[in-house]
Amino acid sequence: MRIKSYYAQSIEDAMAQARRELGPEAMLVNSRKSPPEAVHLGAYEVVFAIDAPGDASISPPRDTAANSGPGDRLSAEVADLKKELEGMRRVLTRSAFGPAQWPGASPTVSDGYATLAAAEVSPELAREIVEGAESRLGEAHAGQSRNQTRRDGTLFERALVEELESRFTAQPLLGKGDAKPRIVALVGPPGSGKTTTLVKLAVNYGLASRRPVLLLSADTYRVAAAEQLRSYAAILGVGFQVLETTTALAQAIEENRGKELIFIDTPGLSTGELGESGGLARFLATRPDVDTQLVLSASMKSADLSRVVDSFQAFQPQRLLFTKLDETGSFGPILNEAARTGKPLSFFSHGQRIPEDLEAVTPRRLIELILGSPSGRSRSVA
Ligand SMILES: Nc1nc2c(ncn2[C@@H]2O[C@H](COP(=O)(O)OP(=O)(O)OP(=O)(O)O)[C@@H](O)[C@H]2O)c(=O)[nH]1
Ligand SMILES: [Mg+2]
Repeated sequence: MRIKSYYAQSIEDAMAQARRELGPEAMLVNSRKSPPEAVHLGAYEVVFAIDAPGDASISPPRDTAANSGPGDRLSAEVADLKKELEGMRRVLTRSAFGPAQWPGASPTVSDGYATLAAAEVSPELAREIVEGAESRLGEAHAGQSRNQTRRDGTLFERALVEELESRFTAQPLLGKGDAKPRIVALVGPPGSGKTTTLVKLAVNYGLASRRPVLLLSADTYRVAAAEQLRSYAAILGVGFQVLETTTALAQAIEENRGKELIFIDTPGLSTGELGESGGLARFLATRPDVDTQLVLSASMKSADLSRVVDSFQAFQPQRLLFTKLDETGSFGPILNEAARTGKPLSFFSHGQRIPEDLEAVTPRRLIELILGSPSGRSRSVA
């Protein structure tokens, strides 16, 4: 089977062109607005499949011009192969997420769903979002025919963005309410990036604006852990203490009321170890002035993320802070978790560099990561 796309200013023109060239046997597999990278070829794309056994792409091209070298032939073959694969991918995506499973969905709608699903937004949430976007569009264009508005990809995309925006909140904040000093504790599973993120925050929100900062470590599980933070504190020239008990932690906070920002580092706790941290969890959950943020790796699978978030509920974290965005290409799990828990997203960490690789979350940023930014930088965060 060969897949071929035709582009024109209207679907009818593209169809006519395809029929002229391929004849009546060719099968229409899709029609849609052209993707951004192909709009210069025409506003609409129709994709046809034709049975052409002799066309198996691995065999050498039969009509290669006599003067073209092996390099040209090879690149032509590779280009053919790529085209064919791209066509297959589209057909498969469409059959997995498209009208067969979702009768009546327009190409625009199933494309929207396919994009969310490809970003690993959970199937239920993706469906709710796409349906929500459709009804927004319906309300905004009550006078127009539904097919007309559905077909307009730009309007649909705007509705999709609005719908995505309504599913989570961004709160790049430190501290609880107006409490002074602002106290932030980072909790989370082992190796999620708590200590390095804490240092990034201390530099960007403390030192950079000359706010007096104190770093506290409640990580007494491993000697090396507190030493890691002690070294950072020495380099930054800020106060540092290791506290063995919650009573000592409370006292350290009391003695440092003059500071503007206090960061508390905590031990990485696996699900099995969480029981042993009851004292710390109770302390952080009940202090009215401590903002506890749960630090999670964005490269975790959605189901594992949910399990971890649920197991840290004893700490009653206020916000979710995602790290390691540079280690994944699928950002749906961040949205899944924010939508499921209703907890705001605070900061994203996207690399190991201190203090650069940290950003305040904005709704636009997460939506761009999920839908892909117009310039094609979609899957990169660095
Ligand atoms: N690629 C990447 N690596 C990161 C990021 N954040 C942290 N890391 C790395 O992950 C490793 C663990 O980081 P830590 O900050 O020590 O993690 P932690 O949560 O404090 O670890 P424990 O205290 O052992 O639980 C280090 O090698 C960091 O450099 C990130 O956003 N991207
Ligand atoms: Mg640590």
